[in-house]
Amino acid sequence: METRAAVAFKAGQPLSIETVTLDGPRPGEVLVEIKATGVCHTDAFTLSGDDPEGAFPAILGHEGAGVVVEVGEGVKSLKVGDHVIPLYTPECRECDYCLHPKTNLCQSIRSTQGQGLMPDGTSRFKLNGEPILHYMGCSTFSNYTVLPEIALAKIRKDAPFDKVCYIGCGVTTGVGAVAFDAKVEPGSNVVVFGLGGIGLNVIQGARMVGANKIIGVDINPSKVKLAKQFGMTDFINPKETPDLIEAIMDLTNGGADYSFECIGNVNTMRQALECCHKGWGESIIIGVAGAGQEISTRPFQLVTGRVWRGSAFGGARGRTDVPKIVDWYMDGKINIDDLITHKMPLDDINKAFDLMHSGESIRSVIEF
Ligand code: NAD
Ligand code: AHE
Ligand code: ZN
Repeated sequence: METRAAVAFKAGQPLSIETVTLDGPRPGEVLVEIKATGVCHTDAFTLSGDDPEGAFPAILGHEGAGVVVEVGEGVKSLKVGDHVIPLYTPECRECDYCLHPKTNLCQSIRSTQGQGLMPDGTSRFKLNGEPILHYMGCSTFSNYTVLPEIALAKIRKDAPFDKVCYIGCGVTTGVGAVAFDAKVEPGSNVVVFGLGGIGLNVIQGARMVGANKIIGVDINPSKVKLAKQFGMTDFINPKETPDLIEAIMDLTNGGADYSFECIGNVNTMRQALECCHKGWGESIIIGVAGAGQEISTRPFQLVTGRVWRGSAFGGARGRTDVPKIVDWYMDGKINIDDLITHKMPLDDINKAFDLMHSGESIRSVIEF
């Protein structure tokens, strides 16, 4: 079939809207009509050329929601008409990782996914006869896309696509990092570095689990209003604060119980660790840093009890947890609507990247 898609031909260049060909689903695969997709900072990161796994030409996008149009041979858990959210972290429920209680990082198709290919090592997309790569196993910047069955969460049919697409990455990453990975206890003091599409979800996750202080750190003060609405109790602008760590220590009576880095900057990752409380504070890295970047700190920071860890897709096991997070939204436990600041058609997708880079948007959603 043919489908309209935004193609990334080269790093650093705007996306180009093309009509590409898409082969049907092979055994174990599913054809999905994408109804809506968010634009995440990670799409911009890969497009910038900073992603060591970034390969071109590719169809980016990993934060979508849509409807099953066709299922390949052997697909049992999904049928035509089901509503789904694509999962860049699949859940096969069989690999060593899925069977291990401490991780959500299913590895059953990770190597081909990282190369922009389907599990059989080929691409379903072509333009002028030449293959176009998939991205994060999802390629939601295409009106139609093919995914493995294990990379689709079946969701309830009354959930609006233009909102729950954000659960495909940002919402789950932020709320899940708090609830599933850090397991923040009620009464904890939490510091959130970066008040964008991820950080604001960390804030609402922290409020949901009953955190005490929720301190936001951002160089863009225009984020304060929404952050307060989502549960931020205190704000620090590092540009106006001579000693950021000291300011956090003062506000938290000795340091954060938990800090979350939601920027992707190795300097703020260090600050996020070092603002944690001696003896028990945990810092969770969510932000993605570019090729060649490395983190550092004095080992004494860890010797004296601080914990440095990371979180991918909020620790969520997609097929199991994503439908639950959709319920949280439908039951009013989490707010997605107010984080979607912009909506546009696929033709205007490059505006979504501009709005992100200028700091004007939290989430832009493309509706097909
Ligand atoms: P965003 O652009 O919406 O937000 C980033 C925020 O950081 C902005 O508010 C910006 O003003 C602020 N900021 C930038 N530099 C700063 C600095 N030096 N000090 C303080 N604040 C600063 O991005 P996002 O969509 O929220 O994504 C955040 C990061 O999370 C990105 O690196 C993204 O790739 C990553 N991410 C990781 C996962 C995961 O599973 N680990 C999932 C999604 C996104
Ligand atoms: N490809 C990059 C790393 C990118 C990365 O860390 N991705 C996150 C999700 S970001 C979603 O917006 C992730 O889940 N990582 C785990 C994984 O297996 O990719 C690199 O550095 O090579
Ligand atoms: Zn993302």
